[in-house]
Amino acid sequence: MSGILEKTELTFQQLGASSEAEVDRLFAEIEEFLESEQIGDRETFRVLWASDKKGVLTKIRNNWLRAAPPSTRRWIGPRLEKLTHSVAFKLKTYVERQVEGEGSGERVDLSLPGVIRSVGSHHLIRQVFQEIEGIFFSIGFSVVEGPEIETPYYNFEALNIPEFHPVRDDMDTFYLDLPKDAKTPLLLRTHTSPMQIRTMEKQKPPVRVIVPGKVYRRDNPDATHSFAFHQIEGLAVDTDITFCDFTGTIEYFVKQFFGPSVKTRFRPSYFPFTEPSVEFDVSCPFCGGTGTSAGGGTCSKCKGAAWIELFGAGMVDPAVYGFVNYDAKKVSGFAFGIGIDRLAMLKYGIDDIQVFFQNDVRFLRQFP
Ligand code: FA5
Repeated sequence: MSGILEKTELTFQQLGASSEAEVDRLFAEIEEFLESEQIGDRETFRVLWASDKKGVLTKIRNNWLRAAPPSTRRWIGPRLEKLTHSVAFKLKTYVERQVEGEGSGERVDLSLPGVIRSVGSHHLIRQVFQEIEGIFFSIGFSVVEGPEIETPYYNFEALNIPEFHPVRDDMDTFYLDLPKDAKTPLLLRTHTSPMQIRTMEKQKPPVRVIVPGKVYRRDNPDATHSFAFHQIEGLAVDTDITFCDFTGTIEYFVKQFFGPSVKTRFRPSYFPFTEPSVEFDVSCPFCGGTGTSAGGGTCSKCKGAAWIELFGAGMVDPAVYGFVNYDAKKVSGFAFGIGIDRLAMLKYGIDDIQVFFQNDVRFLRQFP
C-alpha cells in the first residue's frame, strides 16, 4: 500500500499533524498520488477511491475530518471536497475515453437503446389493505401488526374459546412441531383476532386499532377458500362505546369502500369473543340491491338475494376483558374481522380466490 494511503487509516492526531500547513501537505500528497494513478480497471479504481465502506474518500472523511477538533475541521472540509471532485473527474474522463474507444477496457456505446426495466405495482390484496387502512386512519384508528405463528392461548383461549369448544372445528389449522414435543404446540393463527388480546395487554383504553395480516386454516382450496388468506381485524375499546358507535363506524367504512348508495344490515351470529355477535351484510353493489341484473335476469353476484354477506363482528364479550385485566364494568367496545380476499373479489368482480396466489402477471397487470 502507498505510504499516503496508509496515512488515511490514521487520525490527524495519530499523524501528529496540527497546523494548516501540515493538512495542506497531506492533501497535496494524496492529490499527487491520485494524479499518478493509472486506471486499469474502472471498478477497481472506484472501489479503492469511492466505495462507501472502505474507499479512500470515506476513510478521510472518518479518520481525518470527523475525528478532528472543530478548529482543524475547517481546514479539512474544503480540501476533502476538492479531492472528491478530482476523483469524480478522473472517473468521468475515464468513461469518456472508453466511449471514444481509447484504453483497454470495455467500450460503452451510448447510442444503444437503454435497458427498460418494467415497473411493478402493488398486488391487489395490498392495494385493498391500503384502501381500508386509509379509511380507518381517517377516523382515528391506527395500524398494529402481529405474529403469524401464535400460541393456542392467544389464538383461542384468551378469546374465550376453551380447549374443547366446538368452534375450534371451524378453525382447524396447521400446528408446528415447536416447542419440541410440547403439549400445546405453536400454530399458524387462524384469524387476526389474537391481536385483540395482544393489543389490550399492552395498552390501556382507549384502544382504536386495525390489524391487517395473513391467516391460515386447514381449508381445502376452492373458488372461495384458500388455506392462507388475509384479514383485517378492528378493535375499539373505551369507557363509553355503544352499539351505535359500532354500527356507525361499520357503515362509514362500507360506504367509503363501496360507495354512498349501498345499504347495510346486521344478522344475528355467534362468535365466542363477541356478545352480541352479528354478521354484516351489504346491499349488492352490482345490482343496486334489487337482485336483478341490468338485462333483467338474476344478478350473478348476489344470486338474486339483493344482499351480500361481508364479515363478522360484535361487541367485545366481557369475558375477554378478564384475560387482559380490563375492568368489564367500566369499559366496552366492538370488534370486527374482515376477510380481505373475498372483499377484493366482490369489489373487483373476481370469481376465483386462487388467482391471488398464482402470481400470473396477466392477472396482476389488470390492477396497476
Ligand atoms: C373470524 O375469523 C373472526 N375472527 C371474525 C371476527 C373478528 C368476529 C372480531 C367478531 C369480532 P370467520 O371465521 O367468519 O370469523 O372469518 C372471517 C372472514 O374470513 C370470513 O368472512 C371470510 O371472508 C374469510 N375467510 C374465512 N375462511 C376463509 C378461507 N378459507 N379462505 C378465504 N377467506 C376466508
